[in-house]
Amino acid sequence: MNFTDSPSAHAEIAGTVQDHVDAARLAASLAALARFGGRDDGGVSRETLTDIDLAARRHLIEQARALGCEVSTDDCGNLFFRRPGREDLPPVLTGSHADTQPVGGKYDGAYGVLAGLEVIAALNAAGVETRRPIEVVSWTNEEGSRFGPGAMGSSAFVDPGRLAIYRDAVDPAGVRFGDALDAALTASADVPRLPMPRPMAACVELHIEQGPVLEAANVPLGVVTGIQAVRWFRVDCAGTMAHAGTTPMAVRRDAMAVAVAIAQELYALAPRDAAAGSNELRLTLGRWTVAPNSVNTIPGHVSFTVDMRCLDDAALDRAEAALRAACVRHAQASDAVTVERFFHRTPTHFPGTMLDAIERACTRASEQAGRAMPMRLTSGAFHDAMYLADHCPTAMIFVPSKGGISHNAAEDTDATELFLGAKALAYTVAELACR
Ligand code: HGY
Ligand code: MN
Ligand code: MN
Repeated sequence: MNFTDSPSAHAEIAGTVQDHVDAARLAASLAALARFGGRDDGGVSRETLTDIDLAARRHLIEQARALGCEVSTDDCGNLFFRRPGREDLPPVLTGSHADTQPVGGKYDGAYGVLAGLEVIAALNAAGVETRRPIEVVSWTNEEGSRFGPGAMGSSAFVDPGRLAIYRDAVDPAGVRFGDALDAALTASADVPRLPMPRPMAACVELHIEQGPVLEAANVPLGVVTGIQAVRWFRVDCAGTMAHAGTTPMAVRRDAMAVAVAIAQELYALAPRDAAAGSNELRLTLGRWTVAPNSVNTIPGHVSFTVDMRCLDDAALDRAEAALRAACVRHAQASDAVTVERFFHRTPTHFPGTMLDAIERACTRASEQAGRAMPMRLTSGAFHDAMYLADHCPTAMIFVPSKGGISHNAAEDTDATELFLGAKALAYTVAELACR
């Protein structure tokens, strides 16, 4: 296909690539990756840098090489699948992550990586050579469930100084992220390692919404305008182990009683803050550890995590201040209460030029399918795109989640909407790679 440098020519090329996206090929690649950590309940357990994740990474490398891509990695184990362009310019980047929650679904992250590879397949089928290279990335440890914080790979790519701290993160079994990462890098020793960061012309991430908005509006494609802020904390409450039967209530140093009191103050805050007319404050106390975790011993140590989100950062400032004040107040009844913040990301807003490019792509795909026009929305979940937004013009495309469910084995999206999302991605990436 001849290359001419006009927006209308770019649009024509993008339309051709969009029309070469293949639904069956995409569905087959999604099903193949879902087998790595596949569960009887239809979900996927593929936490970052586990043996299952390493096997899935190897599968993706083989899939990419079969499409003619050059494969590279970096010091954080991110995998890049590159389709060369006419000129060796900074590439257009797409992709997402392949790690999952402990009980995750088939599409969170995996869909963005595999739709990116489907775009490569569509470009090959269309015989299109783009001006710029295109790279599909699979970021390391987006979920942050095994090793905190989340989005380690993308944030380290953008600011490599973060990696030294990440390497000392430990999982609940005491495994260091750095040791698991070195094992992964050894397993992919055949893959050239490139520096972090590298210049990128633009970044487009396709993802399931993981919430109820698009489904409620019966709109198949979302143009994501931004991502709400997120903060993660670990609260540690120390008490004194003692006998459950012989120890009078008045003399106990019960670490669980202190932890529950702090948690109740936090839960009481969330509705009040929502009532204040601000964006909803979302609070999750997802991981609890209790020692010695015995039915008849007063807990000597209780730790729990706090995940707080809001589009309004000032609401998170208030919530963090309330958490810290509650920890100080309840420390009197314990031996000690400490709170550590280990993840902090302010709200992300994507640039209008990227939103317009994505809107054109979504509109063409939706018109062809006779579906409703795309709508703009913000993301409740965080994504690697929040860090890439610090590095290059970035934005996201969403498809609906059935029942708004995600981080759950029941996570699901209609196959025709997965197909539409991949078509919108193909158009966007191809058009940007012509510029
Ligand atoms: O937690 C998140 O928002 C992302 O899905 N890991
Ligand atoms: Mn995700
Ligand atoms: Mn997730």
